[in-house]
Amino acid sequence: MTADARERVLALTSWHHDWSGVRVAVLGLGVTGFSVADTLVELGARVRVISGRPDPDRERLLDVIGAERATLDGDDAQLEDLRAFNPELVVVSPGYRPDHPLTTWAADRGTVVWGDIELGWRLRDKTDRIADWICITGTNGKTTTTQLTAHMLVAGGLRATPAGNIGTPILDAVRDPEGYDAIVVELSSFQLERLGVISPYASVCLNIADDHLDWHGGAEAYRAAKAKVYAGTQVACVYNRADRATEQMVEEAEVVEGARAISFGLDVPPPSGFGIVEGLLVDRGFHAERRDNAFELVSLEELRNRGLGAPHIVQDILAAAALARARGVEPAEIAAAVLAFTPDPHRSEHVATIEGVTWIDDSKATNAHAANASLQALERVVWVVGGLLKGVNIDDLVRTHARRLRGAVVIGAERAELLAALERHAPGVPVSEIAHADAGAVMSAAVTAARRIAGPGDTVLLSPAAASMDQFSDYADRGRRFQHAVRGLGGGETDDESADGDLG
Ligand code: UMA
Repeated sequence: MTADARERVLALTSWHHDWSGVRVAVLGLGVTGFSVADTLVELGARVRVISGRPDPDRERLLDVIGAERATLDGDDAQLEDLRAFNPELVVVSPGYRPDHPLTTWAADRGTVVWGDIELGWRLRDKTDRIADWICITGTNGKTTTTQLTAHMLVAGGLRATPAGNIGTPILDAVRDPEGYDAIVVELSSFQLERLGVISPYASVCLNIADDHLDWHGGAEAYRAAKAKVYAGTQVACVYNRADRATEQMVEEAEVVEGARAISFGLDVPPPSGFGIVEGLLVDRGFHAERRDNAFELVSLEELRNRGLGAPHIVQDILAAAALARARGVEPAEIAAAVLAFTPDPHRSEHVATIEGVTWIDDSKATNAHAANASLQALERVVWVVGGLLKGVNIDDLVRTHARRLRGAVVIGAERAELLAALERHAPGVPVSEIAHADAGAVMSAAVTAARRIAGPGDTVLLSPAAASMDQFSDYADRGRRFQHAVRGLGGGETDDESADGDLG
């Protein structure tokens, strides 16, 4: 890789620059890899997608658009292919670990390595309407806050969309033919880790707790990745008053001159804060006379009536409101957007009440921090827990909630740690171990076991505190299978199943 070739790639900072003939290797053929390949082929680059997992549909599409491809088992074969292709630029899907042999090889020889977010930032000027980016990260609440913020911006009359880790790759938003006024970008720690310096209009890290430690190689690296969300912020760095680490990230961030720090929290807000006063969510951040005045947004009672009263949802609403107010949305428009909002399924979703037992699907809780939020809202719980723990110690979570447990049902590939933690911190609590590995069998066995333990007044809570990929295709699949098994019990009031897909 010559220094000239490297400089040429690094100078590509616009959709309208000359990308023709640049040799780009795209690593991974999931939603991200495909969007990257499709974009760069359109720009005239020579694109080769290297992936470890066959995906016949996307592979066919690559053939149609004219990208090269190699689906190869094992890192050695992929590395060989990458070497032979001799790329000038490598664009990596988020799931590749930072120390992956392919990216390490590329970086060592001086090849430019970007994630899709970096590429999206460079290409954001496709249309004359160049979107402001509002960037959202945090261990939990990212997706809800991203959706809420986008709703609020739309209610404020802006053309806005959510994108990023939420599931729509950033490049799909960037390539929209009409362009957007604002893109609300949900960023995972994986995406942030690979990101150079961008300049969001407003940004937030909602909270931080241990997660994905195996991928990042430790808690420090995970925190450092999350802190990058604030770099280069233009107008508002929003942080969580109850989570000092997020405030520290803002203090340490290099931002654009004049950018303000705006806090959110469930307490009475200081000036420059969003919070709660006498049952009302209020904005003291953007009022001209914020020493003595605040804008009223919406009442807690209204939120409770809409099923949005749980503390972690109220926090997400306050954070989203701060971001939307930073972009000029009026308080009344924010209230209208919130009251029309419905959270996604599998987030503390009520499934059924059968013979006095309440069944809740919180499959979205893929880490201990999220499971903590749903456990603490309940008193007597039969806890369905387990999956991939991602290198995070589970002891604290089990210790904190041991007194609530009527029983536990342990699923997933990494059961030993959980079983040991339950024995240490919840001795005497009945525990059922589900040794099945097949997705179809796991949930019906888990639900049968939970039913045996639970009595009237108890809640069976699926809140795994773990990722799902050891046994399910994703958290939604895990949640759907749980709901399906619960509905199979019959004999009670169950909620509507219409949103469910085919379980196969
Ligand atoms: N692959 C390899 N080797 C690896 C890793 C991946 O060969 O070491 C290949 C696979 O064979 C597959 C492809 O890469 O072909 C998949 O790439 P990917 O895992 O990066 O997944 P995408 O489909 O591109 O989806 C990614 C995000 N996935 C991850 O970060 C793991 C999606 O977030 C995101 O919605 C999407 O980009 C659009 O931005 C999902 C997620 O689980 C929902 N995120 C984590 C979370 O929220 O906790 C971070």
